[in-house]
Amino acid sequence: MPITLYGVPISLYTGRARSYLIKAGLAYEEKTHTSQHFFDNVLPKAGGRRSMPTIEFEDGRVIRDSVAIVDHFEADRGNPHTPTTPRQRIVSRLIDAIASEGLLRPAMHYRWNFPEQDGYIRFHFRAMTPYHAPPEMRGDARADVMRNEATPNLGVTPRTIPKVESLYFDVLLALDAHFSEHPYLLGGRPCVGDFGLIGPMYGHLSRDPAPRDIMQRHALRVARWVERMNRPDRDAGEFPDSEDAFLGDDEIPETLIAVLRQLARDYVPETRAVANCVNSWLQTNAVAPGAVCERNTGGKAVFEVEGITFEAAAQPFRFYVLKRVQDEYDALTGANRDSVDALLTRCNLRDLLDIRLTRDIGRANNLEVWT
Ligand SMILES: N[C@@H](CCC(=O)N[C@@H](CS)C(=O)NCC(=O)O)C(=O)O
Repeated sequence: MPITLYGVPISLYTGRARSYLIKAGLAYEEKTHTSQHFFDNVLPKAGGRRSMPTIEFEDGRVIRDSVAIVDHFEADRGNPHTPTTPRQRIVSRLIDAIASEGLLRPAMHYRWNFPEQDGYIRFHFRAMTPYHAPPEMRGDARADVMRNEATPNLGVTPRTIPKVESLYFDVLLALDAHFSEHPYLLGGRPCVGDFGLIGPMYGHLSRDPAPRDIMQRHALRVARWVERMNRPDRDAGEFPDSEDAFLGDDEIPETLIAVLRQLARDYVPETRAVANCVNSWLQTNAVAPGAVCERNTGGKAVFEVEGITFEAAAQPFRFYVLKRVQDEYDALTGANRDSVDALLTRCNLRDLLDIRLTRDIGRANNLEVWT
C-alpha cells in the first residue's frame, strides 16, 4: 500500500511534498483531508491541526507539515537533494525558506483578486469540504475567508497591489533567465530549495488561470521547470549536456544570484519587521517551553519596500525555516564562512544571518512549539 498524501491540487504546501515524492519515485496516493478516516485516525496524530500536506504511512504513522515531510524522506534516502558544499548548502536552504514563506503575497493575490477565476476556485474549495462540515467549514465560506481576511492580512491591499505585482514579475523574469540555462536551481538535479520554490509556483502561480496565463506568456522556461518538478525523470531534454548532479566547484550561477537579489527586496525588510514583532511579543508573554507556536503571533509587521508601506501578519514560522539557514552558517568556519558572507552580501541577503528570534521553534506532536 502506498503512502497517503492528504492534499489537493490547488494547495501551496502540498506542492512541495508531492514534488518530492514524485522525484523520489515513492508510491503515493493523494486524497482530500475530508473523510471520516482522516478526522478519526489521522487528525489526532497531526496535533489536531488540519493542514495540507499531511502524510499517513501504512503502519499508521503520520507526518504533518511539508518541511517535516521533505526532511523525513531526505534523511531516509541519504540526502540526495541536499548539496554537500558550503555555498550550495546555504543557497538551497535559503531558497527553501524565502520562496516557501516569502512568496505568499503574489500567491494569494493572483488567486483571490481575479474575479474571472472565481468558478475555478470555488470548484476546488467545495471539493475540500469535510464529510460532516458545519456551514463555516464549507468550501464557499472558507473561500470567502481566504479572499476577505487571509489575503489582506498578508499585506495585499489596493494600495500595495502594484508593488506586489511588479515584485513578482521581476522574480519571474529572473527565474526565467535562470531556467533558460539550467534545468534546476543548482544544475542538473533538484535541491531542497527547488522543493520550497515549487510550493507557490505550482498550486497557485502556474495553475490558477490568471497567473498561469502570465507564466505561460512571459516565463515559459519557468513553466517548463514547474512541469519538470512534477515528473519522475529529470525531464531535462532541452539541456542535452546536463547530468544528474549539482554544479561543480560549489558554483552558484550568476543567474541564480540575480534571482536571490530580487527575492531580497521584500523578504529582508519583512523579516526584520517580523522579528521585532515576535521578539517583543515574546518579551511581554511568558511562553512556557513546549507551548504551541501559533501561525500568527505578535500582531502586524509594518515595513517599507521601495517607498511602499506594507502591514502583514507576523508569522514566526518564517523563522522556523530561516533558522535552518542560520544553523548552516553557524557551522561554517574560515574561508568557507568568508565565501558565504561574500555571496550573501552580493545578494543583499547578508542581514538575514543576524536577524534572529530570542527563542527557538521546535516540533512536538507534529506541531511547532517554542523551545
Ligand atoms: N507549514 C505548513 C503550512 C501548511 C498550510 O498552511 N497548508 C494550507 C494549504 S496550502 C492549509 O492547510 N490551509 C488550511 C488551514 O490552515 O486551515 C506546511 O509547510 O505544511
